[in-house]
Amino acid sequence: MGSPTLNTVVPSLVLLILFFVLSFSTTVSSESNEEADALLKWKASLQSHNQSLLPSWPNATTNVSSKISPCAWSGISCNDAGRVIKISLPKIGLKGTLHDFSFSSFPHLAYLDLSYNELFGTIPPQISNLTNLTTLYFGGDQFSGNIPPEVGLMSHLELLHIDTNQLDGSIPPELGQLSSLVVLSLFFNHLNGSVPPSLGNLTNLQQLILFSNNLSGSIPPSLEYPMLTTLNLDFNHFTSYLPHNVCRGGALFRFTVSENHFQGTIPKSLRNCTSLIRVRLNGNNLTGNISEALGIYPNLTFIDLSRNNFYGEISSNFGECPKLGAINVSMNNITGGIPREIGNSSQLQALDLSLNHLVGEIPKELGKLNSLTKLILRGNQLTGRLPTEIGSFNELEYLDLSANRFNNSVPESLGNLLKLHYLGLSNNQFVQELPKELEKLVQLSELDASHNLFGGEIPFQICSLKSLEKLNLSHNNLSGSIPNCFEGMHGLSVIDISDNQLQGPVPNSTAFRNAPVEALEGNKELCGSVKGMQPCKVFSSHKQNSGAKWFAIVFPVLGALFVSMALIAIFILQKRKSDSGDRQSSNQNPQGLLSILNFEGKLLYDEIVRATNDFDAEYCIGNGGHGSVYRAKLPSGEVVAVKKFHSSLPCDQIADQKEFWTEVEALTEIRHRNIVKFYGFCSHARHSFLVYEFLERGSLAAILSSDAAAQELGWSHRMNVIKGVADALSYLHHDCLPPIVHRDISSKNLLLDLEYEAHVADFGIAKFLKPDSSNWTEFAGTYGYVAPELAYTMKITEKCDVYSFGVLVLEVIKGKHPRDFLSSISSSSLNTDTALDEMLDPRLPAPSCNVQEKLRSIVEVAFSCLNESPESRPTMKIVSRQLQISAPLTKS
Ligand SMILES: *[C@@H]1O[C@H](CO)[C@@H](O)[C@H](O)[C@H]1NC(C)=O
Ligand SMILES: *[C@@H]1O[C@H](CO)[C@@H](O)[C@H](O)[C@H]1NC(C)=O
Ligand SMILES: *[C@@H]1O[C@H](CO)[C@@H](O)[C@H](O)[C@H]1NC(C)=O
Ligand SMILES: *[C@@H]1O[C@H](CO)[C@@H](O)[C@H](O)[C@H]1NC(C)=O
Ligand SMILES: *[C@@H]1O[C@H](CO)[C@@H](O)[C@H](O)[C@H]1NC(C)=O
Ligand SMILES: *[C@@H]1O[C@H](CO)[C@@H](O)[C@H](O)[C@H]1NC(C)=O
Ligand SMILES: *[C@@H]1O[C@H](CO)[C@@H](O)[C@H](O)[C@H]1NC(C)=O
Ligand SMILES: *[C@@H]1O[C@H](CO)[C@@H](O)[C@H](O)[C@H]1NC(C)=O
Ligand SMILES: CC(=O)N[C@H]1CO[C@H](CO)[C@@H](O)[C@@H]1O
Repeated sequence: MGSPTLNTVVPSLVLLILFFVLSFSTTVSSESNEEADALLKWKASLQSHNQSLLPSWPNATTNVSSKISPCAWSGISCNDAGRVIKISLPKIGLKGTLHDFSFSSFPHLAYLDLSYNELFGTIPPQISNLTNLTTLYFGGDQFSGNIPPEVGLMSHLELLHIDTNQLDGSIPPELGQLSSLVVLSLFFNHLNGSVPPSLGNLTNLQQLILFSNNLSGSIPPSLEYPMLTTLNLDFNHFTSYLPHNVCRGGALFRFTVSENHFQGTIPKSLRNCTSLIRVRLNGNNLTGNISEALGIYPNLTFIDLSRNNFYGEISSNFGECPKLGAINVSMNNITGGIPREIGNSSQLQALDLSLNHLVGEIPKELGKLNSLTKLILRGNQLTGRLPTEIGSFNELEYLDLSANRFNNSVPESLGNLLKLHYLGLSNNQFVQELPKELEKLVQLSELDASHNLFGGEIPFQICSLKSLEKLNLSHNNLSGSIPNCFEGMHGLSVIDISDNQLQGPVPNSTAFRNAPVEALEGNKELCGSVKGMQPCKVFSSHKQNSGAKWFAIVFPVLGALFVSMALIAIFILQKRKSDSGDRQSSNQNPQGLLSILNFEGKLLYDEIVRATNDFDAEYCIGNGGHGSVYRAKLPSGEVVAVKKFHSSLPCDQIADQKEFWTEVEALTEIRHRNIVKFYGFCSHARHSFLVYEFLERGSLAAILSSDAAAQELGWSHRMNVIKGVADALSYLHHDCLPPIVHRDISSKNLLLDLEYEAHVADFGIAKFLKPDSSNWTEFAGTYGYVAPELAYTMKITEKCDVYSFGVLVLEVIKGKHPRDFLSSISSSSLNTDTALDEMLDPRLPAPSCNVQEKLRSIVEVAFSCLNESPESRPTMKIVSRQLQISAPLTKS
């Protein structure tokens, strides 16, 4: 065993001949045979069903006496001498330990990847017998126990990944001997103790990734690596000062040490560290003057300094960081005004300055930030009138101005923030009426205007806020009666109108009926049928409003979006290994859902976290009210889209778990070229997300909103898109059993691939959400596509999709949502002759006669889909056939 072969002493010609003989006769050297034996012995030690995971490896029953080379087995690579140099078996579901792995049989092994399997037990100290190993991937398994100090003997090691396991104990000081180490990745374990000073000897280290452990104590001052690009110490218990010269090499990209107890000031070397891309210092005990500590960073995309004790003024340098997408300095001791220069950060999407001591007015230059989605200024001492320019934040989704000293009236331009979900105005000194223009905020789900000096009546326009769920108007000077139209606001679930001068009948709607007494008291003279009220003398005819109406809108609008995302995908990934019977927990406790997802999704979860560098903004490709979408390249090379929810999956909002799982499984069966494929779903205490096929060209909505992209999407592409959607819907309605109603067909939910082929995304399974759950308005993204009958019936049929399809077709042809047109067709009869010219997207060249004829018949079909009466709309099967007959589409 292990003795030198004769080959080393014979002349090279003989060697060459021998080589050929060896190759063709499959007689192999005894070392190679030892390797084969070692591999088979280990395979035999794995759990029995694993035998099929390594099909090209001979089975235990096979006689493996003398003549077998492992070089052709799956996952094994050899050098020219037939010795194993690489074992690569990531994420194939291997279950077992390494205790029967004979490490000493592989002296040539340079690369060992067993990551993302289900290997457990300790990492044997004999691993150090792999003396030639340079790369070790053990991440995403279930190894426990300590990191063996013997790892420090593997002197060629360059990449050491043992993240995402169950390791405990401390980091062995012996790792400091790994002088070639470039990456040390130990995140997501239970390691404790402090970082050994010897790690300062790793002079080649580029990435030190230790986040999410229980590490404590101080960071050795010696951690000043000349090549360091990434230092990630987030989520530990460090108490020391930050390493002083951390940017010594000038190549530091990521410096993230959040959620520890670091004290002292920001290291001086960061001021000149122009390479920085991402900085997270939040949740520590850091202090110092923030404006002096930071410099100008050309590549910085994200900085979070929140929840520390920083003081001083906000640096105007932020305005000179051209790529900055997010600034968070909330909960510090920051003074002075908001520098107008911040308006120059044209990429800025999130600005959180809340809970500091800022004074002065909002500089009107901030209006230049037209990518801003989130602006939080709560809890400062800002004063004055809100600048009209605030209306130019046309991407804004979240605006919190509460607890300041703003006065004057609220500018009408606030009505331009069409994407707003949250508007917080409370605890200021705003006067006069609430602007009627707010009626345009159809996405708004929460409006808090309490504790101000708003006067006049509650404008009836408020009832146009179709997504509104929470409304707080308390502690103002509002007078007159409450508009009766509140009775049509079926989504509104929480209301507070206390301490005003209101009088007259309280509307009979869910929100008012469920409101606690305190939410209505302190007014002049309210009356009505809701509890605690005097009955109204004059108004007594509520009776004709029978119950059926009230829930009318709630359900359909339910933001199919969200659920869809939540539900669908869940199992696909797991399906591959579904034979293991891990499903038993799904029918048990109410937590079953989450735990099963936690467990089964672990693999995917870890990969995604790794592929997106813990959801680094760098990988973000889109944002919405409910979540953000990331592009993730998995270890397999596959690129997927990951939709991460802002909050974890609201488990208790799924009405019937058993049905839910059944439905999810059914959805995994869907296979259609025009339907987006779902790969998996994960729910974790920290993140919930859904994983699906990545489609290069993004959503149809995005394409149509860009002139350049819209021009590329020529007439034949557009006709093909329409046909694809029709086919997908026909498949869902008529070829699936039970039929599936999508419920949320819109241009946002249509994704295009490189070939401009349409893929329907985001299935609605809203029926599995409890109608009274609190999350739905946040996801109501379909305004403008919803069939009219949904205003008066809860009955969802496939004809709702047919209507939305009709809207979509006109949108594709017109290049924008046919909003105006739709409001006119309900009154006049449809006449395609007059309509077609006005229907065409002006950005495209006029179609040829031939194409024009096809478009005309497509528009005709669309009109039939838009029929007021659901019964009169054609089925998607008919639509799909009509499109085929009347407009045979040649692919060009
Ligand atoms: C080993 O057995 C499994 C079934 O247990 C089979 O799928 C596989 O093909 C066998 N491999 C060889 C090399 O015989
Ligand atoms: C170890 O790897 C190096 C290349 O990385 C190679 O030159 C050397 O021969 C290997 N040693 C053994 C014993 O395989
Ligand atoms: C680290 O290097 C120092 C010299 O810089 C040496 O004294 C010390 O022994 C080394 N520590 C380890 C654990 O190798
Ligand atoms: C930063 O750079 C400037 C100019 O290059 C230099 O004067 C200053 O000393 C540097 N500061 C630190 C802390 O390195
Ligand atoms: C910023 O990023 C670009 C592109 O990656 C790179 O070429 C440049 O050197 C970086 N700038 C600094 C100061 O690191
Ligand atoms: C934070 O630092 C201050 C001194 O700067 C100290 O008094 C305080 O105890 C520290 N808090 C924590 C939680 O470490
Ligand atoms: C905030 O900063 C001021 C000086 O700017 C200081 O006097 C005050 O003590 C600080 N407050 C806290 C809580 O650190
Ligand atoms: C209020 O509405 C509820 C639900 O629609 C209905 O049951 C009740 O009768 C109504 N009350 C009055 C007084 O109309
Ligand atoms: C053959 C060989 O090198 N065996 C070593 C394997 O590793 C253990 C633990 O480090 C050593 O004790 C053996 O000598």
